[in-house]
Amino acid sequence: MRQANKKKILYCGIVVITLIILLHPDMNARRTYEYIEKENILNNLLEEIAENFSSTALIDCDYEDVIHDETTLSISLVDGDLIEGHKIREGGEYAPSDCKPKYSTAIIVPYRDRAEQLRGFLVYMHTFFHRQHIHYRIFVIEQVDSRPFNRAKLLNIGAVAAMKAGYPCLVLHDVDLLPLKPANLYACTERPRHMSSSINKFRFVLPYLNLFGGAIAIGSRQYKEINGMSNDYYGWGGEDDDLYSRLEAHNLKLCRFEPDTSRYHMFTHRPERKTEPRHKVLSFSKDRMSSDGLNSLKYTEVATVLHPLFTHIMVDL
Ligand code: NGS
Repeated sequence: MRQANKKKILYCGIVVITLIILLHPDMNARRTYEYIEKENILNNLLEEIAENFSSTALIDCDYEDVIHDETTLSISLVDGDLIEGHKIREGGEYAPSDCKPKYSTAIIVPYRDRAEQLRGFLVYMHTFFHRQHIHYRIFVIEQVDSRPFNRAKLLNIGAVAAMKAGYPCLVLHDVDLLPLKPANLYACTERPRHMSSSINKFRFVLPYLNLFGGAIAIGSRQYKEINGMSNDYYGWGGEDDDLYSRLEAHNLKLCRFEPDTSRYHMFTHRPERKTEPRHKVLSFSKDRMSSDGLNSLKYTEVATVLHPLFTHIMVDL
């Protein structure tokens, strides 16, 4: 009897220890992918500022400190207020005043029907950016019609608006994702970058190597070169895989930062209904890319409003 109890305890102990090891985030972070080492990040960035932006600051901003910032931000910031004295211009644009930024980034967020999440996202992101010394502006592109959500088409519309405003770097960003590490600099790398490679939802493991969704950074010139994203993906899924195949066809290899820097928190929400036609559309990805994208983008702009924290573009697709 005693012997049997001992066996039970031993067995439970082994199970518990195995679970702790398997579920520990650091364990998963070690199952990794190729990435740009920290000390090489600055050399890999595209140093370019928006065409019509100028700074009166006398010294250049320093990004060494940003890259080596060890802080992890708390997601409870979504419930808080903005830092006092953080002078965001109407339309959600900001640039540091005490140094000359080297990077101008447009953050483009496709959106519908998640007001609470958007509020939290905006407060969080502006607080996050305050530590990065970049020039940026947040564009929220809202689909106002009732057709299924078309994430990629909304991103194309945002990219056109951002390029018109002279931004050389586009960050295409889901509203349910929050970057946890201020070291994850929101500037473009020479190669398109998958930024959200370490998400809590996937226990900080990259689900597959070619994943290019969530939050990505791509130079405006490269986005034009690949004709943007496809306009044909209505409903959930596939449009990011399609984007990946466009990069592949243009010999543009993606890059990433290390898993720890690339940590994101994803808000939980009801899973979206997956649409079946996505597989079919995806199978013709390479045939369509030259005729489906920025060069075939058609929509009606219903209104554009400059809010204190973002530029709100409402569109009927
Ligand atoms: C793939 C989808 C992608 C999606 C990825 C991760 O299966 O669009 O899962 O999704 N591809 C297809 O459906 C063809 S996630 O779990 O992050 O919502 O991005």
